Amino acid sequence: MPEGRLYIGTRRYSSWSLRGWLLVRLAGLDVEEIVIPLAGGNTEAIRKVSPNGMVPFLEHRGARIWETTAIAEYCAEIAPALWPAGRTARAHARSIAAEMHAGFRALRMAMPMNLGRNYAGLGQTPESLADIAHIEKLWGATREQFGTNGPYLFGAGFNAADAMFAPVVARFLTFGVPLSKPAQAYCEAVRAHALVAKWYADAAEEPASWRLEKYETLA
Ligand SMILES: N[C@@H](CCC(=O)N[C@@H](CS)C(=O)NCC(=O)O)C(=O)O
Repeated sequence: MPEGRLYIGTRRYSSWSLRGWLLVRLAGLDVEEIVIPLAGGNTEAIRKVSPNGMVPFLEHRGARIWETTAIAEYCAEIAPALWPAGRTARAHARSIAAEMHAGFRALRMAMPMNLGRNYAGLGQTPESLADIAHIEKLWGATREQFGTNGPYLFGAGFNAADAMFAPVVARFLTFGVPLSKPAQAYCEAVRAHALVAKWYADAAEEPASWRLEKYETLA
């Protein structure tokens, strides 16, 4: 019997759902997944169940958790390895995860997540390119300081910081963003992670009727 529910949106588009789902799965929570097709904003079925009208929303053993950073912290209480063990590394991981949660708006607007399309070359505005340059610097500095023993931001283990950046990787792949070799290698490692691969596979199975014109016809 599952111990709760994780509400997510259309996997093809919902970048925050991907983060929440990765966190919940990495923590090994036994929850039922409820997928609510996104209506492109203000989805009524989501508003009915979720306190902030958004997904992801987690109900687990009586706790109700919304906002992805809160889900990350909740999951990390259960699975502490979601954050690095060392104090300074953990502080850094939390900082870059928080920066992701609060920022990179230009990138998110110019390059919406769509796991089923090839938008190579689109979405490259001066503002989105500035976000991308900053993210590449952040990844590079993080890996250099904390991640030299493996392919992820903090080395061998895919952790909460990687979960926060996984949809950025998805955007870089969809939009064929030109990246430095190390950033490209990081993207490939994230894409190849078993959970990310499963999310892509499940997204590919979603009904075509869930597709939204505004995300399928970028000029
Ligand atoms: N700040 C929220 C953002 C969540 C968010 O924007 N979710 C989108 C889907 S990716 C959503 O639920 N949108 C409502 C809708 O499309 O109806 C979080 O961190 O969880």
